[in-house]
Amino acid sequence: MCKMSERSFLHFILGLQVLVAFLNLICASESSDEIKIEVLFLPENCTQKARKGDLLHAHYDGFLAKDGTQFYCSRSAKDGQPHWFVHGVGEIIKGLDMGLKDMCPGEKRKITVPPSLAFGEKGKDPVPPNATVIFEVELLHVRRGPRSMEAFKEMDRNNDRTLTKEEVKEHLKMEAEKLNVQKEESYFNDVVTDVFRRHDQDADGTLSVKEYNVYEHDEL
Ligand SMILES: [Ca+2]
Ligand SMILES: [Ca+2]
Repeated sequence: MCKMSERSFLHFILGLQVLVAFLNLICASESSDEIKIEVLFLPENCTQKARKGDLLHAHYDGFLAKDGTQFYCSRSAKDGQPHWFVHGVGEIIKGLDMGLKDMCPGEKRKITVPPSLAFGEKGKDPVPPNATVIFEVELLHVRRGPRSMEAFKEMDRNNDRTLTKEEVKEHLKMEAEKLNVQKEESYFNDVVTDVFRRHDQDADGTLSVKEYNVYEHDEL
């Protein structure tokens, strides 16, 4: 009798240990998938917070968390110009994109990104495998992105409530011109192809309001 209860107690303890190990595993994998955001500077007036689909203009530096080695600096890379990119659509690495949510023009953030949301198990030269990275970002401008309802109406030149590839491309070219960004024709073709691949759900070669208006589901 006593032996039996000892045994079941042992089973109970073992079960508990397994459970604890399991919970630790879950917690560990959850916490390793989280980014950390530190606001280094917040301007007094926030004119327009970054939302999914907005066009952001930013400078950023990338560092390895383990020893602080800098692996990227937009101020010294290529022409030293800040980058333009669409927020929340996978144009930049996922953890960085997540870390820019609701950021204000003029704001500075330090965003710590685990490998799973950065360069992964393999890394990407010069970032080694499984590296946690830190980005220091200065957001300069937030513009209404090419994927808002207003932009849809602007793009839909013949007002038929659908967008053709040509309409989208013309709009992108106009935006680039306004922002003084020089791009090759192939760049616009690539962007348009990408936009249609992501949004043309019924694959009819045009985008409906519903297919294009990403603000209706505004999560990352
Ligand atoms: Ca149209
Ligand atoms: Ca369609």
